[in-house]
Formats: sequence, C-alpha cells, structure tokens
Amino acid sequence: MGARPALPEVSDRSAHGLRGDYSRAHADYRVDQDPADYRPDEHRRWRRLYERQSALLPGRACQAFIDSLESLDCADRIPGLDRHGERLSRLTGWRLIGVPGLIPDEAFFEHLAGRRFPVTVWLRSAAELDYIVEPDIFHDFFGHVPMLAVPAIADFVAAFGAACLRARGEAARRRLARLYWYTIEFGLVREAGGLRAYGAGLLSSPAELRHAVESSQAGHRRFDADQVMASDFRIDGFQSKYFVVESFEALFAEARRALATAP
Ligand code: HBI
Ligand code: FE
Repeated sequence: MGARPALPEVSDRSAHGLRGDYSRAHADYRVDQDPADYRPDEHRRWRRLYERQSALLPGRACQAFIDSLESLDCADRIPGLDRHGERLSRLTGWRLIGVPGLIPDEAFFEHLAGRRFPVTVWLRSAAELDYIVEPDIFHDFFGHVPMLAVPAIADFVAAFGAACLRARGEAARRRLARLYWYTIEFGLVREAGGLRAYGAGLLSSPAELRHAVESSQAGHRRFDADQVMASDFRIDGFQSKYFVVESFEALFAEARRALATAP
C-alpha cells in the first residue's frame, strides 16, 4: 500500500482522486456490499492473492493471526462482510462495514470507536497484484480482520478511535496516527520462534512481510509509545523502522496509558 491521496472533503462525495464509488455512500460513508456484485475473475484473483500470501505466513505471521485467519475460512471467494461481522461480533464485539475506500478521518475514528471496522468493498486489479496505492478489500479484510478477533487488539483499536475523537488539534491526531501505523499497520511481536508480524500492512504485502521480519536492515526497535508517537512514517515504500512488542497485552497496557494522556 503506497501513497495515501488527500482524503475527500465530507461534502465531496465524488472524492476526486480516489477510485471507489462514493456516490452511493451514506452520510457515515457506509456502502452496502453485495457479494453477488463480484465477477468470477475477481474471486479468482482473491484466491490467488490469498494463496500467495498465506504461503508466506508460517514463521513470519504471529500465531494469533494464523489461527484466526484459518477460522475465517475465506480462501475461496471474496468474503461477505455481514456474515463474518456476525461471527466477529460474538468474539470481540466488532462488526464489519463496507466503505468505498479511504474515508475522512472523523468518520473513520467514529466507526473504530463504535467497533465498526471499515472494509473497502472493491478488489485491486490484476495489474496491482504486488503494489496497490489505496487499501482494497484484500488489505482490509485479509490484513486487518483476523487480528480484530484478538481481544487485546480489538480493545486497542476501539480505544484508538475514541482517543482520536477526543484529541484536540492536528499534532495530537498525528501522534495517535503514528501509534496506529507502527502497531495495527506495521507492528511486530516477539514470539518464542522469533519476530512475527501482526500489522495488516505487513500481513497483506509479500515483500514487506519478508523484509520486516527477516531483514537485519529492517530497523527493529523495542516498542516505546512515546518514541512511536514521535516517529513520523512513510506511506510509500518500506518503513525505516519497525517496533516490536513483547505481547498484545503489553501493547494495550502501554498504549492505553498513552491514549489516556494524549493531549
Ligand atoms: N479510511 N477506509 C479507511 N481505511 C483507513 O485505514 C483509513 C481511512 N481513513 C483515514 C485513515 N485510515 C488514517 O487517517 C488513520 O489510519 C489515521
Ligand atoms: Fe490498513
């Protein structure tokens, strides 16, 4: 996932520069997902993305992700958000909502605070198999949804959304965005077998998953919330550093303090 275009103004449903169809979006940017809308070639592309990425997971993805992905049973076709949201809500209270793509921060944070995870409804084109600019359903569903079944992560993401709604001013929101970026998008956890990915940006990207977990040049750092919130990040290309937590409970305990005291 690369450069993020400027987000559409709330009033501008056409959202020039973003590829999703925002014209059918409700006021909270939700769109209906009709699984019947996907063409057979799109389901085939989902299967190809799923097979290629899941082959890379052993020894690189955290065990909780591998177990949770398996229980989602979503290898064969583009997943239906309602069905999977039903099951997830029983596990950690999270539901899944369809969105046309990137949505304005305020709407995004309100959904996270309400335990509604926005999932883009379109799938990347065949030409974007290895590199995509905006998050598509493969990044959002394959990358993010399995970890929302892990209670400490589920609680952290909801607390992050609530903290962003409380935050006053751009600097405070920027610090919080970094916390989300270096954990939920690009976080690493230490397991008995070594470093493992739990961030969606890693778990949905073949090249960066290998780089972040295996490269001695990856810039591994011990997770420290203050250092994370002071570290700017890149949205096109590999990160220059990756933060490592000892456990998801440790992440949530330290981040909860940072979220509570965020200005
Ligand atoms: N919208 N659909 C969607 N998905 C995101 O990950 C997202 C977004 N809007 C804003 C946003 N992310 C970022 O500003 C936050 O991650 C901080
Ligand atoms: Fe993401």
